[in-house]
Amino acid sequence: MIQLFYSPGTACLAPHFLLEELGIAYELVLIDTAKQQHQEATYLKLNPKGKIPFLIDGDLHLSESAAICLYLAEKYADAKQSSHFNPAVGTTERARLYQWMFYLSNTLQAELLSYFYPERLSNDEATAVQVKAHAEQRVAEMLRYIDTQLNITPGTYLLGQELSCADLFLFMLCRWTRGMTKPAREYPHLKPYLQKLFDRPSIRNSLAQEGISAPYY
Ligand SMILES: N[C@@H](CCC(=O)N[C@@H](CS)C(=O)NCC(=O)O)C(=O)O
Repeated sequence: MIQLFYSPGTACLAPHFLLEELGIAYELVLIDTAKQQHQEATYLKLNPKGKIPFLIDGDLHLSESAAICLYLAEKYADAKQSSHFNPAVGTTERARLYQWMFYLSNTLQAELLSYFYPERLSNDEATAVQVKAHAEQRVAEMLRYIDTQLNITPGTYLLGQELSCADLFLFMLCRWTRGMTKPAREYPHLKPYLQKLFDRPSIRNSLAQEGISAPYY
């Protein structure tokens, strides 16, 4: 059976939402980062990066949240009558899916890491405070961009009418902004979009399984 190694609320959420959406049998394996379990030898042997999430599917050992999502969609979506998660290679939809997954993972997610871990970028406490403030400003610029895109794209989701793993990934990242001065849920087009995603059983079930309580995003 597929195993998803998770720590509540971390980058495991997007693959977790997708496993629920696809209705695949899977087992959740808790690696609690708050207890430093991701640095224990048994876990490092599996995933030398020492990061969450991590997926085992048969012989495949896979890290990187976005890569796990794309892999699950490619391998299972069609068989699970959820082919909207797996647009055909070479189509406009597939290109736009890649565009969003790369933007979200290497731009917004990366900036959020600077926001949450500014001390990794400077030994100096005052500088770390500045790094965090600058990261929050840049995240705000990105949220404004995403909000505008949601407005000009016909349909409810990032790709238009069809839900994709980019939406699940974006919900995860927007949840991480809930403590910011202007969280994602306060942008005019992100607000109904996030509410609609939050109404999906896949998202509610995953949050409940990870023991996450309100505020959810
Ligand atoms: N690019 C990786 C980032 C993974 C990552 O940094 N995960 C965090 C949790 S969100 C983690 O493992 N943090 C523990 C640490 O950095 O010590 C991905 O998207 O999977």
